[in-house]
Amino acid sequence: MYKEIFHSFLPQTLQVEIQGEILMVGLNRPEKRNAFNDELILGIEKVFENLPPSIRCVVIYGIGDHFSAGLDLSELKERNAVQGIHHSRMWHRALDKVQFGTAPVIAVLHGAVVGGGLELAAACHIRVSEPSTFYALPEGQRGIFVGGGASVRLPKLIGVARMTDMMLTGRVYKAEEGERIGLAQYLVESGKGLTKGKELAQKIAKNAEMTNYALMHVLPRIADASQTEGLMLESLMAAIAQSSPEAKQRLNDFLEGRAKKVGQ
Ligand code: 1HE
Repeated sequence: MYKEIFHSFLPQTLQVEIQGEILMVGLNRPEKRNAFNDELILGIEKVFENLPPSIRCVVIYGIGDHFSAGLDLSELKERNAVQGIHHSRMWHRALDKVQFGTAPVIAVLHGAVVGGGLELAAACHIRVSEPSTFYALPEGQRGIFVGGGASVRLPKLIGVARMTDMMLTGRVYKAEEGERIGLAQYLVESGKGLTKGKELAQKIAKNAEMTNYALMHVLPRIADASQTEGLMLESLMAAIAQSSPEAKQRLNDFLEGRAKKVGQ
């Protein structure tokens, strides 16, 4: 039923498929290299606002040769300053729903991961890359600034200095360098990104719900907090997590030899 509901309000430029506990979300505008017009970014917002409760993990990927070429530049040229703020805030709203939704999100990257495409990838919880992946922030060269959250999220992945360099000089990071500096956590063989993404999603789907919630919603708040507040938040979260019946069950399973050891 959710399938029909999803499809009734999503644009053609998003291909959405429920696979058990995993939702596959394909950016489907390959003729424009999956550039984000308003319809597409609003579609992303709708997907994450309406995730079916049965979905425990989301995998997002690009259809065609690229993940995304970023903002659709043809929609940008007519905007004044006020419209520009509203547009950027719309991206913030949509990408906050990706980061702070009800299920962790894995981005599977290949080809261009550029501008707003990199901003979407940075809002996801795990990034898997293929060798064709390249990362850039061409905003600097286009005479504009990032507007989809990159100035907040990217320095957390790669540091302020690297982001500044990317924008000042138009530096492009290739897949291997990107993984080394923290743009992606995984680099897999060509054509294996979706398989890896789904494999990780299956693992994530089996975690305790409270743990996934803490990682998505509490960890980033702790990272933004002062040390004193962060440590207090950590203690509160730890106490809540360990008191859940599911945690007790999992701890017993390990102590009685029913659970996997680390690395198994
Ligand atoms: C586009 C866009 C786009 C492609 N907006 N139409 N992003 C950029 O500055 C990246 C601009 N794109 C590129 O550098 C290249 O397209 C790629 C390296 C990604 C791919 O190259 P290629 O040779 O495979 O494709 P192409 O021939 O450049 O593009 C195919 C079509 O897609 C073409 O349209 P057509 O009608 O002539 O066929 C392109 O115009 C179109 N296209 N990228 C509009 N981005 C929240 S703020 C975020 C701010 C930003 O993201 S700024 C970064 C914008």
